[in-house]
Amino acid sequence: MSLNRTQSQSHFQRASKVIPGGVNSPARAFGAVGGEPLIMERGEGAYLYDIDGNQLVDYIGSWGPHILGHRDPDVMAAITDALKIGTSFGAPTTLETEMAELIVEIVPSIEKVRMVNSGTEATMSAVRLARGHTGRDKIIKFAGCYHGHVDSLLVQAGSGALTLGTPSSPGIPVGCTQDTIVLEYNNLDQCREVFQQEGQNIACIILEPVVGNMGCVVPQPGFLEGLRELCTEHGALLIFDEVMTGFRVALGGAQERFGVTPDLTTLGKIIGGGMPVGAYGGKAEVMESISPTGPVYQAGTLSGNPVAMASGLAMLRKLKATNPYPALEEKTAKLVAGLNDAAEEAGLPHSSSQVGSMFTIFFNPEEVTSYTVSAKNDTDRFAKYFWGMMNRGIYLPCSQFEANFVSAVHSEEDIEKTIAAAKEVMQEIA
Ligand code: KE4
Repeated sequence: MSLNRTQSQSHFQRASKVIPGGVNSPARAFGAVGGEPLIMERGEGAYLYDIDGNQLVDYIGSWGPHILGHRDPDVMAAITDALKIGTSFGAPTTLETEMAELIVEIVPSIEKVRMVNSGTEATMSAVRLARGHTGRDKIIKFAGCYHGHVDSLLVQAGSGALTLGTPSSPGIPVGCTQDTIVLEYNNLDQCREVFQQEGQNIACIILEPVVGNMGCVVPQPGFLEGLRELCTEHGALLIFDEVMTGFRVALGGAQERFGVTPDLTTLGKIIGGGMPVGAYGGKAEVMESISPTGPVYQAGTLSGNPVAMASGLAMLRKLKATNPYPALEEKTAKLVAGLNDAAEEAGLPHSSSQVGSMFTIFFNPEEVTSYTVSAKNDTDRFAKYFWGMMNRGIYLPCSQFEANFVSAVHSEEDIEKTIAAAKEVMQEIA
């Protein structure tokens, strides 16, 4: 059983002549699983349709934004309406204020927020702000966490950097990373030791409060709380990178779900409703250090543009009004249980993790709690699983180091179809 991929394969050759690797992001390259990416024609609800006419149940959702599925009618109507007033003015609009007010209302730690155009811009700006606000240079990140392609953070990163086996990237001068301390996720003792040695020089800790970029990795009890205490004790800022978890694992993100309040939060993906948007925000007295109220510079031509704001506002307002989270959690738990059963029945070494509607099935018998463990994933077996599912019309992230996403519009039939496909594939690859 295999998909007809004729059109995709020939178009991919054409794309590769003019786009590096034929893709505008390496996360979409099928380097880790082999073969060529499918070329998509359109998305609708829980499905993607490629140019060969295949319908695929989509568990990527554009790597997180589409928690309400592709082309949510309210989001699409908002974008269409926004186009009637223009696309971008380079001047303030009321939509930006409404967006900021809604984020402030929903996200516990945010008193003021600045819109940018990607998650990378958000994390880059938040780290610069932490350094400028504290007057300190050193930053702590955790191996396997991915915070976008920021020079100082692209060190032992996750996602595509991990997938491609190049956790650090050429082109980054040592001067950009000499102040980046990389520690082990879920290892609070190690973090405590570093603070005892360097506490007065540390501007911030930045982390994914639930990791999506090693596969889905859950914070162990006490880890987030311990980081909060260390930052408070030593005057460092705690930055939650909620680009993926924001409005995903709860309306107020991981900080609401786990009850730990960071000093700064970065956002992206869902807040744009599929349009290019990022944001960073936090306590007013910290955010006041950002230009023009403070000396830390950050700017952006298209930041807060009305089309992206209208899209994001429609998305967040709908999430607030409909509260899809309990049903999403239940539907995802049923799927994960079915996938675990499939692996169990096939006798495959595996583990899994789920937080809200993000999850990963690891081909690794150990519970994946850090990069060291995730690096032992059986990526060859994952590649076989990936293609077995793809050939049955199930579209998974093309890497064992990514999270899967379930949307509010994945039906019971979609879930059953996915589990049935997994039962067949797991037997095949055992
Ligand atoms: P962007 O610059 O790609 O909008 O956001 C960077 C980013 C920051 N923080 C976290 C926690 C993220 O997950 C991301 C981006 N996530 C990847 C997928 N894991 C995006 C996919 C891609 O790079 O194409």
